Amino acid sequence: MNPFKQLLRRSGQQPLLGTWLLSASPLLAEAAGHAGFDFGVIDMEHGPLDMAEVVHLLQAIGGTRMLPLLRVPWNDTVTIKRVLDAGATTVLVPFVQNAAEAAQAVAAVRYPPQGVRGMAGMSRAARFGMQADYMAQANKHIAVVVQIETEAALAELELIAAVDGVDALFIGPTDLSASMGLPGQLTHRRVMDALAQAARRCHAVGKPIGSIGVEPALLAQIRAAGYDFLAVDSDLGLFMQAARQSLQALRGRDTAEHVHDLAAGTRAVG
Ligand code: 3PY
Ligand code: MG
Repeated sequence: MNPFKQLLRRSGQQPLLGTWLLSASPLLAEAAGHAGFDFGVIDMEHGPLDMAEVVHLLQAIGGTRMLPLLRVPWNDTVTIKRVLDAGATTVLVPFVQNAAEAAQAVAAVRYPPQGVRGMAGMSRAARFGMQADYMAQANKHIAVVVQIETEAALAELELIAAVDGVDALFIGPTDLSASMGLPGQLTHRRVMDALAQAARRCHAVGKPIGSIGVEPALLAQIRAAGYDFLAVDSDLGLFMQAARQSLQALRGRDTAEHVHDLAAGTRAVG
């Protein structure tokens, strides 16, 4: 069975906790794994990653207990084929708008006759040809998580969740807020209500659901709504937070203010 699906089943009432990997740094990805995150999202949609970097991140994470979710830049059959060959076993597909698009994502991860994934024996996924049963097992082994991140997609939630091969849904609160005419207002009541309602509806049809809590109030709401897996923070976000806090403690003021003074030529020592 797919390790992410297995972990979701085992986790019981506690949500799985993951983080976002945006920095293209295998070292930070490995460190995140050792820090204890259950999953790490390798983000090709918004992170500056090409396929070689994806391989290096998968290799780094492979030495830890953290499970990789590979977010592809788009619901694109060719990219999905390439990340699967690189060894991804769970793909996160952004902006899935309806059941037909969800079915397209599922077809991309399955070899014919169930799908359209192109075949190659000499792949990292098949241990360079050493895993003889890879092709026989892959269709059952790969998991698909589709992102719901517009109001139009929310309206189709049950139909998307019902597509054979969709293993879980993931709400993208930032894009959802934009589609609701509230760009970036993640803690707006309407956005938070939509998140809570999505969890209820998804659970009513028996599918796990995940999201990301980029702000404490949003995170609290997502936890209270019973989400099954949550991403918190990111490698870059954690670094920036720690770096700014550390400088603020030494300077007694935030970087934004400091940079403003530097620009104005009034640098204060401290
Ligand atoms: C979103 O919030 O739009 C995402 O895709 C996850 O960060
Ligand atoms: Mg998004």
